[in-house]
Amino acid sequence: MKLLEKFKIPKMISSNVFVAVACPHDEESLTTLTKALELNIITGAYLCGDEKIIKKVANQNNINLDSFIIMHGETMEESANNVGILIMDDKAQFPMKGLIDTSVFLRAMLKREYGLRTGGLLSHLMLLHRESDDLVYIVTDGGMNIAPGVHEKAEIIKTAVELAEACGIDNPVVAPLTAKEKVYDKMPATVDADKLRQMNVDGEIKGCRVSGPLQFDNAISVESEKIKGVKDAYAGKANILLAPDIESGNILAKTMTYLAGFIGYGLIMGAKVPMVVVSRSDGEIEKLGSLYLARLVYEKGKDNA
Ligand code: COD
Repeated sequence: MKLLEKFKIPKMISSNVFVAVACPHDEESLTTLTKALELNIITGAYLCGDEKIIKKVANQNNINLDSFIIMHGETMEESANNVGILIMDDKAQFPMKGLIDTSVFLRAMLKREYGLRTGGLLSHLMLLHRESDDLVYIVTDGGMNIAPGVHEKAEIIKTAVELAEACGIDNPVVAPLTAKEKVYDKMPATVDADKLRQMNVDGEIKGCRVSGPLQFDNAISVESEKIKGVKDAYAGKANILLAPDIESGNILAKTMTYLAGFIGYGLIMGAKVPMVVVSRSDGEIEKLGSLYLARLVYEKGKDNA
């Protein structure tokens, strides 16, 4: 897999890395975990879900479950809670979402007793990679924060910078996406983008260069920026695309994967450990790459501790 060659885990610090998966009720989740074991991305997995369904899917697809531990849950909620308990008890190192509604999974992960929350804002990030020209973008947040305000957006940027750094992208350019290059009070995203840029200038948002307000074309295309005469030092150079809200982030990432040849890898970060949060319709490549990315971020976190 190309992603493994591109972002190498610098140092495998942890000897025991178990993932706890909520509702691995589909073939792709089970084959992904089998491959992840073979590739040493994980050392084990807890399958938290309906035991009958898991065994049936495995039988139908000739998947050997001997290396996994099944933890039966009657409902999606119970299965997600079992994931939280395994993390709380330090039996599993990071959670993964299987065939379960994102909100149900996240609601369980947010329960204080499981200790995943550390006081900061959790946010969803998609790392998008196109193998044909090796282009990489981080799109955030199309999966967790529904309508973030400016301070939440600042937190989301900080988390995206952490992911960029974990992938070896230092001092990334952040583009808070809008529908206009100028501040326009009827478009709150332009007002927020300008505030975020100023917060970066003032040193409140560190480790990156915040541009904006910028439209998508001017954020990623130097040609477009030249034609339009946009006066923004970082126009056309974005690494991180900050969406104004969950819908635009979700639509942007899915457009890139379905229409522009990108492969998307999804994580929730900002908690004690990264969480693998991929779409239910994602295949093995996306799920395996997301697990790999979680391991990379997990090891970086250990490295910095
Ligand atoms: N980071 C840290 N704490 C949070 C966050 C966050 N991003 N969101 C909520 N919390 C805390 C709150 O402070 C509160 O203490 C507790 O969690 C509950 O928060 P509520 O009341 O907002 O909880 P919910 O259950 O109504 O909403 C939380 C969700 C994450 C479930 C909700 O925001 C949601 O459904 N997000 C969208 C998920 C989704 O469907 N994505 C689809 C695309 S894949």
